[in-house]
Amino acid sequence: MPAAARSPDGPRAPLMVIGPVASGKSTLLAALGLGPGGIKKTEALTYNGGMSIDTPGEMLAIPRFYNALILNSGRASVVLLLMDGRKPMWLPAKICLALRARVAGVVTKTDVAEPGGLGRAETALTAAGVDKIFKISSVTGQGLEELREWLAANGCALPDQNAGDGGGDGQNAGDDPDVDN
Ligand SMILES: Nc1nc2c(ncn2[C@@H]2O[C@H](COP(=O)(O)OP(=O)(O)O)[C@@H](O)[C@H]2O)c(=O)[nH]1
Ligand SMILES: [Mg+2]
Repeated sequence: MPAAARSPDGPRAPLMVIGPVASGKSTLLAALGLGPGGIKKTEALTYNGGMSIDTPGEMLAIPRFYNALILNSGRASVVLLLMDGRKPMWLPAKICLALRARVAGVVTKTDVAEPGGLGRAETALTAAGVDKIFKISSVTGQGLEELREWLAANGCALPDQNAGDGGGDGQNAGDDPDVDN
């Protein structure tokens, strides 16, 4: 996208995650090595150093917060729109068209989701306007390699997988995925 369309001031981070509450945003950032891990509940839009922008699911559920998502998306190279493969939910129609970075969809929790749930999650992401969808598990690592490659090709430099704890060890992933945290 043209540089002029980006938000000029303020912090920047290569990757922003948005999605419903408990869809796995903070866990995925940790698994990619771009977030701190061990997060119980993301209370506010959070810049994790220069690494990532984490957002609370409420921002996607309450229209008066869309503004904050849209504005801050201009400070990222890529936005990942997440959807829980176990509990697909409604997303604002064509929300991706308003975001100011390259957007991809991510269906999460493939380790515990049924095929029907994965399909409904894909349908919801497509209705939200994404044209690229990854299916991943932050617990088993399934699908993460493909996602990493795509992120790198789209301006998100990721830390070396073997350099320290990427957080993909299920730190808090043993918790009940139904818990709305
Ligand atoms: N089984 C499984 N659980 C996951 C996965 N990703 C996240 N979770 C769990 O889902 C819950 C919500 O995750 P979290 O990252 O806090 O969601 P957020 O609200 O979108 O940031 C936590 O209990 C996580 O451990 C996954 O890929 N597989
Ligand atoms: Mg979170």
